[in-house]
Amino acid sequence: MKSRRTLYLVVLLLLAGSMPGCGIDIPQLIPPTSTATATLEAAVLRTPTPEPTSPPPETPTPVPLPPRPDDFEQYPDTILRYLNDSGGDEDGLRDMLGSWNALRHVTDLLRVDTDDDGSGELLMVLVEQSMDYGINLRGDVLVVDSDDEGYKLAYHAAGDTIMLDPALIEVDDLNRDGHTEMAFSSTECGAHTCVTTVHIVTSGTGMYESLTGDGINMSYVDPYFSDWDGDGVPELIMHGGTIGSVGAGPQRERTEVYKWDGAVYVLEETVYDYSNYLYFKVLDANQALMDGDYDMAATLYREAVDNPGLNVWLEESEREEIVAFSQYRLSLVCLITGEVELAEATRDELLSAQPNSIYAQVVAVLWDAYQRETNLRAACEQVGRFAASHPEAAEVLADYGYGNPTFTADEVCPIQLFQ
Ligand SMILES: [Ca+2]
Ligand SMILES: [Ca+2]
Ligand SMILES: [Ca+2]
Repeated sequence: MKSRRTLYLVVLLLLAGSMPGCGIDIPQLIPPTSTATATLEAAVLRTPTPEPTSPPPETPTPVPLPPRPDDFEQYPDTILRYLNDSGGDEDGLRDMLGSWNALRHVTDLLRVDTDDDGSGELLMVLVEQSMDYGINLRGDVLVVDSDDEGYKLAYHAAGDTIMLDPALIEVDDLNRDGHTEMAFSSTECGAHTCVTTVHIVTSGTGMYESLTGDGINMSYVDPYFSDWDGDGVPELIMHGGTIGSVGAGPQRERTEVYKWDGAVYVLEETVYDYSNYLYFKVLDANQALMDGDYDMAATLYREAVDNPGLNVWLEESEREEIVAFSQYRLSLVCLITGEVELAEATRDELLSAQPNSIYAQVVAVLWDAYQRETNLRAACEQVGRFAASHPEAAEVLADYGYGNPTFTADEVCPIQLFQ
């Protein structure tokens, strides 16, 4: 068992090497050693039937290995022809794909039962030529099945599209419904950013079917499965999400948790990594306010005001703007929670610290209307009208790059808070 566990670790490392990394990936070409491979496969795949199952229907007969087709679209047909001609010579197949440089990892060719019929299929994660290291390698994920008539293509991930930089994540009954899933990814890099799209495919209904629609994507992510909520069923965990461009604005990574809902994988939770940017402190405060978590909102606005150690993005003037906005919001939150004295103190703090700030005007409008009507909703509407005619109010949070949310006049005082 010990050596088996060691092999499992080795395979995990190999799989880690296959995670998309936008050009920094160093694919590890492993020389084919079929005996060791079979053991590795059995170790990595925690499928209901992990052992290589029924042998190919015929005794392999040596046939010449076909040369690499010039056209990547010809790979599947060439593979099928070779398997049928050779009577399913898997060692020969590995040699052939190796000679094409179509396999980047030992686990990119597996025999595993992907359709739960009790016998193993050939699962292949192919790239056009792995010697062309770099980004945007054209690739595909294939499942080749066999019956009395020979070998045939059972699943073809790329279909009529182009699939770039494929990588296998896991083959297992991931959603614990009794059927095996294949999880794999494709990574495409643009000028600034690499985006990885994860697909989870099951054959539980008798045909290969996606449980992730067009895929679940995020930039700069290493996707994996883990039981996030402890219910015994793994979730898909996506951690990453930054954009490699200054124009995108300040960045922070996040974790998105995708949970099986009985039909598809859906976004269950988003958790942002800690960031020392003042801007994100206020975004989190805004979110807490919208969620009705007034204590949290007040705490975060207060920290934005009081903590000079929080970073600005481009220039120090951001701090004055965001602090003034936060003081206005803190005054608003205190009015909502009925802490009128605290609300008033925060208003006065803003009026004396930054009397010329646009948010000094905003807080004055809020308080004038509130004192006139003692109706927060009406006061909030008044603030909305002021913000609509003074675009500089919304601009305070609107210009933090294309990777960050917009901010509009309607959000200066969100009327939804009073519905
Ligand atoms: Ca099968
Ligand atoms: Ca399943
Ligand atoms: Ca779970």
